[in-house]
Amino acid sequence: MTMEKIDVVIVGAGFAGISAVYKFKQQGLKAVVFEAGSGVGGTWYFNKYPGARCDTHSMEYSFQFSEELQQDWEWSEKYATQPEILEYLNHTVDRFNLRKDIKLNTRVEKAIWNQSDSIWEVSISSGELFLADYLVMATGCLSKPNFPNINGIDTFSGEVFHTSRWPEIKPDFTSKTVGIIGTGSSGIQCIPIIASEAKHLIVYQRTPNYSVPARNEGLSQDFVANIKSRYRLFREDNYKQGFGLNLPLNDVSALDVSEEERNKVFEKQWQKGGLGFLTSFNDLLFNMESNYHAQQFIRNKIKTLVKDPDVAEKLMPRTPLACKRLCVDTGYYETFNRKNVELVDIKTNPIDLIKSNSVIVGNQEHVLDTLIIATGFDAMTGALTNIEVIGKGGVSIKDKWKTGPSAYLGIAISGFPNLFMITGPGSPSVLSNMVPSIEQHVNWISDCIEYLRNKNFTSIEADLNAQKSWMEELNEISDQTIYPHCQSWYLGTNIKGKKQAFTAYLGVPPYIDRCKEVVESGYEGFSLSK
Ligand code: N01
Repeated sequence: MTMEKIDVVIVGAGFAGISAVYKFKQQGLKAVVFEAGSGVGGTWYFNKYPGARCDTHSMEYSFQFSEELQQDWEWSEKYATQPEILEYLNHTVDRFNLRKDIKLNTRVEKAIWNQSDSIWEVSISSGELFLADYLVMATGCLSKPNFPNINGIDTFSGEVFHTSRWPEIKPDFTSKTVGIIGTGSSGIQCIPIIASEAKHLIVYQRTPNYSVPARNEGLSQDFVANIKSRYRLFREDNYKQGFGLNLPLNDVSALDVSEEERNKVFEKQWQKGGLGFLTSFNDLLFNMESNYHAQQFIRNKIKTLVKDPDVAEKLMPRTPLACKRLCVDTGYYETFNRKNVELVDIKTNPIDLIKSNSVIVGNQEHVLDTLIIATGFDAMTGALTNIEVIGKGGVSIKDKWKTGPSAYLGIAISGFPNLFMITGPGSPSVLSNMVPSIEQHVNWISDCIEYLRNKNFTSIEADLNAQKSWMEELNEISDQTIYPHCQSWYLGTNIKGKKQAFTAYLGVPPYIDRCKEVVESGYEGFSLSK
């Protein structure tokens, strides 16, 4: 068995793994990325379903580690498509000569912390073993697919596609009857497109979701030139906002204005499109009454957009707005006006059985050619616990997190020295602009490794007490919000048997300050050993 000694093993070649390997190489570390997929891109490699695009503006959802890259790259639309994002990531890898440092089709099977040598022993799918000073988990927050456990699903003999494991060759839906289970962001993005191709589309909806129009458009040269003329400042300003996004907050309570004024503000955001709807007022995420007004506004929109009142009623969410991730769509609600689209409410009448060519709901049998599974991910922790990572005392992350995930700053876990997570549970991650948050973590980890090496420390480990206080702080913040008030992947309730826990730190600016303070105090909350 070959055994190679390197400085850093990085798991995953999505945005996080690519920026990490770039940064570590810049500082002279010997780093390798292992990626299970046959191409780079992580979630943007696997999520190839029709209509997949990012709902963060492309000029913001991109790297800033190279001024040349951000100046040279031309995004074509306000919201970049999956193929364009994948092209961008491949361009980045080639431009900075990183391909040779990324081993594709390679899964990290196991990583064991060797306490006496202060080293990670990492086994990969080829059978090789790597010894690494540091292990960096760039495994993504939304990467491990969630497959529904529906009676008979394995017996379906037609085509089956999971949105997050979409095939390379585009499936042809022409003259087919297609069924889709799931109406989260993935479902909402692909339903209008599949509806326009298929003979008949049946949408199986368990919980209706709120969606706002994207109002996607091409980017004008003037708009792009303006941002590029002040790109660094633009990024800095965005990162001072709550979600780290250029979504200026209307710093007024929805309760402090008249109904007419409130609806005027909501309408303006609705017409503008996108996630900015959430910053229409300063308390939509904190005050149920304010949130209710926003819900009502969207429910009224659904009533106007969907012609059949019964269908409109079924599409109307009753949960707090944004408690499940707000979706952004192009023609989603209008799709239900098409004659070839049918909505089946599986909350009231759950799917009883899936047979070889049909789905049974109550006394109805729907004969299908194709079944699409849009049931999302084992979010936040799924990809981390999927790998056998064994820390001090022979305890795995999976076992450690049986009672709920716990981490310090969302970067480190007590009992797992020299292991760093990029946008791990406990950091703003999914409640922020992912790419800058990834880069902030990569920079933090890079500086930390530099510090350890300069001072001859062989290991760093989060203190259990610091970790506990951190998670308490995170929960104190989230308890003041609407987030704990519905079932969602944010809480892990979409995965059977998973311990319910909210794991995203709300508020990018205070989080950044805390990360800086930890460094300035000589890594407070960590134990460093020689
Ligand atoms: O997954 P989801 P997603 N039987 O978990 C239903 C990001 N993303 O892939 O709500 C029947 O949101 C489930 O119903 P319910 C984004 O952060 C971003 O759509 O649990 N139905 C729900 O309707 C997003 O939030 C982009 O009752 C079942 C759906 O499946 C996150 O990824 C694009 C079921 C799952 O929705 C996840 O989105 C795509 C079952 N057993 C994704 N299990 C953009 O940037 C689950 N469901 C635009």
